[in-house]
Amino acid sequence: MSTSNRQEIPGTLMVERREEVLLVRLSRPEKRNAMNDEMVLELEQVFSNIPEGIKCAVIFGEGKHFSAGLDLSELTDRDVVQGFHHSRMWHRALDSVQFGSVPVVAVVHGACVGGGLELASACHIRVAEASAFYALPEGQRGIFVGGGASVRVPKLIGMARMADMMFTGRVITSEEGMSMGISQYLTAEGQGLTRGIELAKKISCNTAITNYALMHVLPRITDSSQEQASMLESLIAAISANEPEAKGRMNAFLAGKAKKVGE
Ligand code: 1HE
Repeated sequence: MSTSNRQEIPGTLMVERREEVLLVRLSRPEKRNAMNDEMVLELEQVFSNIPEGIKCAVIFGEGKHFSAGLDLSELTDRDVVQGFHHSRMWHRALDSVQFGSVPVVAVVHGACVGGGLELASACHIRVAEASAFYALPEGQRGIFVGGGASVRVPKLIGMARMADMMFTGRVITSEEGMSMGISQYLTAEGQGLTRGIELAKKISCNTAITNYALMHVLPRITDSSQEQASMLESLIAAISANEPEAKGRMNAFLAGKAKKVGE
């Protein structure tokens, strides 16, 4: 790793550029990467200011766990209005991950719980190492999720499974998480980052319009009525097919110069 490409953000994150991929490491291992306000704001800062030339990002955690979620030591005597603003701060930060300028791959291992699962579910693809486990301990702590889990997690696993996690404190293993749809890839321990970077490089080769459509249009389609969704799909289909890069790629296939599916 070249040090010149590294940017240490005091306290909570380590950011490193590796060609067209930005590596973002949650870096509070002594607190199991528990997410304090500083980390949440720094995530927003990083994902709202993706450097020129970066085409994909990978988020991962330092130490034995991806993230223990909200830093509970900061859950002090907030009143209702302060609690509302705190939750909205998380929403802004995680929206900057989901609806930023580049797709984001999360590589998770160990605990991916509470706010940690909220962060992972704001990413576009999740790679899990064998040690990964998922939980929403908010239920047991007497609170409700506040960083977007109720919006994003049911889209991955369904409402009933999310409710079960909160009602009962159920812990989901990496294998269960893979079959439920939390992660899209499962790797051996220690192999997640390599796989995540490999995927990020693949994603970086897509046309900008395809990645934009997947990040910004697909979620709007799934949130719309069938009639509106169909119109959105037609619009983005026509716009993307009209891009010179797309025409070039389709012509290359017809001329036998592009890879077949699966090659
Ligand atoms: C923390 C936190 C934290 C660890 N906030 N300090 N999240 C939770 O309810 C999860 C709480 N954490 C745990 O269940 C465990 O720490 C883990 C299973 C994640 C990891 O266990 P382990 O044995 O590796 O570590 P540890 O010994 O429990 O923790 C090491 C230190 O990190 C210890 O501090 P120390 O000063 O005694 O060394 C812990 O107190 C500290 N630590 N997790 C603060 N979460 C937008 S709303 C989102 C709402 C939520 O996310 S609620 C879920 C909160």
